[in-house]
Amino acid sequence: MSNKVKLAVAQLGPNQPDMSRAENVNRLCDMMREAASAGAKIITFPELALTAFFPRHWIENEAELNAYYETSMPSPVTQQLFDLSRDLDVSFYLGYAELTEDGHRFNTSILVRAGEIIGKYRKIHLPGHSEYKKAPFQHLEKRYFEVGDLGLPVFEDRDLQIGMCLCNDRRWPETFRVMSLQGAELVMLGYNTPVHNIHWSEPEHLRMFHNRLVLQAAAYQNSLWLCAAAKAGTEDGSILIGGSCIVAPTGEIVAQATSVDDEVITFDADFELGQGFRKNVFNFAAHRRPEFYGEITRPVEAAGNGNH
Ligand code: CDT
Repeated sequence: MSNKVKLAVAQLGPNQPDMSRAENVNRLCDMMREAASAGAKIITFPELALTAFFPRHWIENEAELNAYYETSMPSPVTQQLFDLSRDLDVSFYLGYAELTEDGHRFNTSILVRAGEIIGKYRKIHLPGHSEYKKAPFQHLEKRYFEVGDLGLPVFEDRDLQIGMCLCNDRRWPETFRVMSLQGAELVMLGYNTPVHNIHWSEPEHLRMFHNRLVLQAAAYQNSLWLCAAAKAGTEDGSILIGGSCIVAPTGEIVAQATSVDDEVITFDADFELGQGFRKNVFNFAAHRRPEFYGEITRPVEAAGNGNH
């Protein structure tokens, strides 16, 4: 028995600061068309996919900062993506900066089916810092976003249980375990990972190694499919790693981007594959020992503002 759904990941090359949202949305639409013609039913776009990764800049002017956020979704400029999703019958994950009516700012992703938002996630593990840093560029996610307030929910689409997360969330095993405990079979992830870590002299080759390490471990340890979509290439002077991929519940990378440009990758994912693992080595009901895991949920005492 198999239960196949074709998955797509749409890597974005750089969104330069002078590129309009309309231009970027057109690129997303082109990739959705390409994915649909390959037979894909679910596509993952990157984190903050509509603009450049603005947390790399210190922005004091509120109007200038607000211009990076969406105050409605769909917005007039993203409506065509929603319409296309309905016309092509392709569900999509999209990352963007959200400014709520009452003034809260989140790094958000949505899951859209047939033109309707069926799921929303707000990033929990915000990296970077909140004050100006003397460095080649900033990483001000802790300044420009609040910690997400929606938890790590799982949504249903095409009879699949689907979770979402954003970039730095992937480095935390709890992210995936909380979703897999709710039955997640697929997790969609968008990311912007700079090659250069401004917080310490992390060897640059480790950025891609750790990207794959955490994705492969998370997929295997939680018996789920993982779609990871990067923003890639040199954006606004900062180099982003790329490396978009689709990972099977075996922990194997089954499709991988080969460029740092706009690129669609697809894989015909068999959702029965996770079952073998879920019924045996990772049969949670039979083998987990949560009575020994209390430390994991003990509240953090001093939050501090440590480096990422
Ligand atoms: N966007 C995002 O979460 N990026 C982080 C890098 C932060 S380096 C200060 C990541 O985990 O890739």
